[in-house]
Amino acid sequence: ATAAATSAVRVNQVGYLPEGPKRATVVTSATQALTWQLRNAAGTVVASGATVPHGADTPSGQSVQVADFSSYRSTGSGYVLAVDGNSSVPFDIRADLYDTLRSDSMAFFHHQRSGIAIDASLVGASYARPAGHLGVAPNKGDTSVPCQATVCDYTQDVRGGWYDAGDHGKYVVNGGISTWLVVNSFERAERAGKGAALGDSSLRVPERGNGIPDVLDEARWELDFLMRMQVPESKPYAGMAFHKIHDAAWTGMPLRPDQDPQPRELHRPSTAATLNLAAAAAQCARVFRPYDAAYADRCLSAARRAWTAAQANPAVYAPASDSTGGGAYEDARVTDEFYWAAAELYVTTGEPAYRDAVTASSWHTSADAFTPHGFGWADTAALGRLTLAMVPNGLPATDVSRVRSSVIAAADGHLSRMAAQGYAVPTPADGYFWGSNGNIADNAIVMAVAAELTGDGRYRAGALETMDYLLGRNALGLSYVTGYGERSSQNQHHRFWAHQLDASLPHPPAGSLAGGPNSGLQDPVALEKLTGCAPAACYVDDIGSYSTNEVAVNWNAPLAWLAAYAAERTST
Ligand code: 9MR
Repeated sequence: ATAAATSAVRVNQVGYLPEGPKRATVVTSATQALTWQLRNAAGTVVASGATVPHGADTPSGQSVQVADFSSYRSTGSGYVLAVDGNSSVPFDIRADLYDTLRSDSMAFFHHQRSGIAIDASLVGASYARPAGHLGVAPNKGDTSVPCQATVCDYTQDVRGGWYDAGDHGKYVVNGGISTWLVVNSFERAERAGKGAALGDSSLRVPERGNGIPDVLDEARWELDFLMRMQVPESKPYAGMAFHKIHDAAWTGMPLRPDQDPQPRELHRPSTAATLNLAAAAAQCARVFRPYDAAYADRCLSAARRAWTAAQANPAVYAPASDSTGGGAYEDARVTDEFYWAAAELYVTTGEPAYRDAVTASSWHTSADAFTPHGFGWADTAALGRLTLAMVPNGLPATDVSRVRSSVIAAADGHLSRMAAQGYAVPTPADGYFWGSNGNIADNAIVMAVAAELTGDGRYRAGALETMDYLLGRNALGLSYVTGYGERSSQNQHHRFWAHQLDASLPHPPAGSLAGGPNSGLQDPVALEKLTGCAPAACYVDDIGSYSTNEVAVNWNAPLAWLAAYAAERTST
């Protein structure tokens, strides 16, 4: 629970890997080095040393020092780090530290499924709920959803998929990048020879035991939805993807999905959504191939049609103004989506037309594909680069090596920003915007990929230290992942996991990541409670603070990616 006071000694509250980095941040006005002591569960001092004064830390607005106990490698639980009369919360040192987070953070997607009952036998009684949005009253969707007036005159079956976040909207651009991350986590693990950890019967999903890796079963739930969002061949804009489907008006809280009475609306196709579908479906075709060739074929055909439709309609932009009843997910620059989709289609098919689209794109050589602020639903060039860097493909060796160098350079940038900060966060002081935890986790993925490309342990350490940030080594001394750590986020903005509003409803399930600090203060609760906050402290664990404390598929996806990576027993 969050009631406990914040200790001045900020650690990863879950703990540390025996072979991994072990650093903590101490909030103190002292300017001289202090002594740190690591105590085991019996209270015995097992290691000690001197902190390194850091001074003022801009993002947190705090004066801090750093304790480094990385050289201590003995396993156990109940360790405490003590500095200057202050003790951290207890934590573990163990090799299986991330095993449960690996499955819990991935289970988030199953919990978010639309169009299927969430069964108590898989999730426990308090998280079970009836299927949402299958056209059963009072639901008005999603089996036969009309387009918004003036866009089209037909209805479409767009059932299924994942709810985006705390709302009941389903947005192709955000769903696509999240699916890509989920599938990429498996593609990476498989290449590292560790795919079994995400394999069949590794997760509590209804499809377990079907011979297909569970992580792909989960991704398929969303991929099926994304393909249902494709405009039929006989209609105008054939092959494009509708940008989104959500309620006509914002609903109140709490509200279980099956009880949503609002009319549902399909919003007009967009080029960004179409290319997002092309990219995710092309990746699907590649990764599903060994497990289900027929499904891979279906994905590839959807991806090709989407690509062709986007080329024919290259500038249909989703407007920022379209935010009644659902988020806008606006995007008026889609060159990066073209690049990403081309990269996925090329790596999957090897066809020259897609190769040419990759090499002709300005994003192929741009220095801006990776930025300190991470990638996201509007910035997808990095995803294309990651695929081209990680998956063997037919680009000339010089091209591949330049792409790989760009990943490594980006990772170097993250490492140097971390080194300059008291809390070692891979984002700059101006990186605390809506969903900062998602971008921070994305940047950790870039470091993890650099580790895989180079075998250089500094990059793995950077990715693991990012987990430290998310799990409590931060300005608030709070783990942003529900159920992980002594003090963790419990009241994320969600219409069903709304315990704060109705004690008969559950808290978010373990493994749910909060959006995180957002200095924009873009909701009434944040404005009321956080005015004057330092950027990295602009967070409140209140269900009303949707701009700092929502959950979302595009934030849990990088968490799940990282947890799977951190759970692997490897030193680089
Ligand atoms: O994550 C989105 C963030 O980048 C935007 O700034 C914000 C405002 O448009 O919207 C966020 O996405 C929300 C979406 O619009 C609706 N579902 C919940 C999403 C997470 O808060």
